[in-house]
Amino acid sequence: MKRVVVTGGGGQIAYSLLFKIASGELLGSKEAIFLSILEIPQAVSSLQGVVLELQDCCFPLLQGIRVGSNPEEIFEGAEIVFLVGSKPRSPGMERKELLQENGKIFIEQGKALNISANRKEVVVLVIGNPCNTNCLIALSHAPDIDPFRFHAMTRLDQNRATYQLAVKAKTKVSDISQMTIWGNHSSTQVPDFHNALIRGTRADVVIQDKNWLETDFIEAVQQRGARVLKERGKSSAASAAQAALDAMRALLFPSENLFSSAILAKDNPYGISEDIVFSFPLRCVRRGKMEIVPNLEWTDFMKKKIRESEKELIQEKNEVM
Ligand code: NAX
Repeated sequence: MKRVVVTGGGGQIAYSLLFKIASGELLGSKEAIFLSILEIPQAVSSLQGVVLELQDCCFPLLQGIRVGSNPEEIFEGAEIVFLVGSKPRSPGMERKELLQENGKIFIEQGKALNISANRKEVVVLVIGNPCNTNCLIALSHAPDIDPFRFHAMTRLDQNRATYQLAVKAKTKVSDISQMTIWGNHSSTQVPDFHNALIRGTRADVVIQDKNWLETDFIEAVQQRGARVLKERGKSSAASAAQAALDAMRALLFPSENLFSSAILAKDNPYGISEDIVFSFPLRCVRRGKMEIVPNLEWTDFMKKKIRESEKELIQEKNEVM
């Protein structure tokens, strides 16, 4: 039985994610699951309603549910962890303030993971924003866990970019591969149109429109979240939950496929500053063990943008450390 933890269980991403996990979409139709869900004390009672719904789904794989506000208790024996819960940015709040507010959450949760999680097995995916730097904070406070077991989610950006390329090339999303993201999960992220493939051919060879690739495409990916917010009146939730599921499956099941995820940049082959959590093209070598894919080419345009994203992450790190 796998022990899966979701934090921010009363929030909108969790409302989609918890049901996907319990139904078997994460680990397949044979692996039994024990779900532990963390919330702040004020939200635990509304989370109880979600628990009732999970029970009423009669998921055959779901062996038990535990709910609470104490991270050390909820992370007990954790093998798969989705750190979704964090404070949203309130009106007028500066990014620096958000970083500091959420930083406290990830200090506490990093420490609790270090004490309670299954340290040899655990894989942690940070979704709560600003996810790269939150992830850096969490792994810095879990010294007994291999830091490479911590990831920050850039999979939603990858999925959004895949869709944009498919539409432009008038093809199916399944024809797109190697679509990855470099850098920060922020407006400085760099969707890699140079190494992405459309039916096995480089995207910038198939789409011979440099201007579209360097401006409209990148902006469409960067601004997609803002568009969802404008149209729906709420931020992305179901697509974020799906991305979290895709991301975790990529981290758990070895494959030749490339995907993006932000990871501690230590010993990376691209000369990125080593003490930040940076999104790279990765490959899963074995459960929880990733390789940063080496020797990918950057265009001059990408090089400049990737350095800007790196600079932003160094600045975020300096603000919280
Ligand atoms: P919600 O505000 O709906 O839910 C967040 C939940 O977290 C709330 O129920 C809150 O009570 C809980 N929470 C706050 N502090 C907590 C703590 N210390 N321990 C446990 N739970 C705590 O937000 P939702 O839409 O679910 O988004 C969650 C996070 O995902 C946000 O930070 C959001 O910015 C981030 N996102 C990240 C994405 C990514 O691609 N990395 C995309 C989607 C999303 O924007």
